[in-house]
Amino acid sequence: MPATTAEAAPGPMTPRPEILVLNGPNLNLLGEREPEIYGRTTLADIEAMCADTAAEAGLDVRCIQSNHEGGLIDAVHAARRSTVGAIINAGAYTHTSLALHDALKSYDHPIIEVHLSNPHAREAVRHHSYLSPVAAAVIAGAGARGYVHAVEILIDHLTNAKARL
Ligand code: CA2
Repeated sequence: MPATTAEAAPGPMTPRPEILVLNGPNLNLLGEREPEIYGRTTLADIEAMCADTAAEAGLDVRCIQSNHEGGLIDAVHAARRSTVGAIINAGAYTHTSLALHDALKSYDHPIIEVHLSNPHAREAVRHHSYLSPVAAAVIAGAGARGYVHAVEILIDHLTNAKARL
C-alpha cells in the first residue's frame, strides 16, 4: 500500500475532530452551592457526559472553564482553527460581555449556547444574551442534561444540517 494511503487511513492514532466545551464564571462550583437553582451535578460530571456523547459521533471534547472574561476570549481564539464547533455557557458574562460576543463572531463554526437554569424565568437583567445572536441554538432550563442535548444538536449541525429543516 502506498505510504500516502496508509497515512490517510483512519485508525486509533488518527486525531478526532474536537468540539470546545466552554464554561464561564462560578460554574466550577457546580454541585457545591445553590443546588436548588443549578442542580447537584458537578462540572466534571457534565464534561464527562459531553465527552461520552461526542465520542459516539467520533468527536473529542476540549473542556475549558474560566472565571475571567479574557480567559474565555482566549479560549475561543485558541479554538478557532482547532475545533469544529462549540458548546458555551458563559455564566453571567452571557448578559454583559460584548467582548465575548465579538470573539465568537470570529469563530466560524456552529455555537450552541446552553444554560442550566432558564434565564428568562429569572431577573430581567438575565433576559438579554450577548451570545444568542451568534448561536445556532440556545438550550435553557434543562439542567445538566441540556449540555448533552447541546452536543447532540451541535453534531446535527455538523453532520446533517438539512435534516433540521
Ligand atoms: O443557568 C445558567 O447556566 C447561567 O448561565 C448560570 C449563571 C447565571 O449568571 C446565568 O444567568 C445563567 C451563573 C452561574 C453560577 O454558577 C454557580 C454554580 C454553583 C454555585 C453558585 C453559582
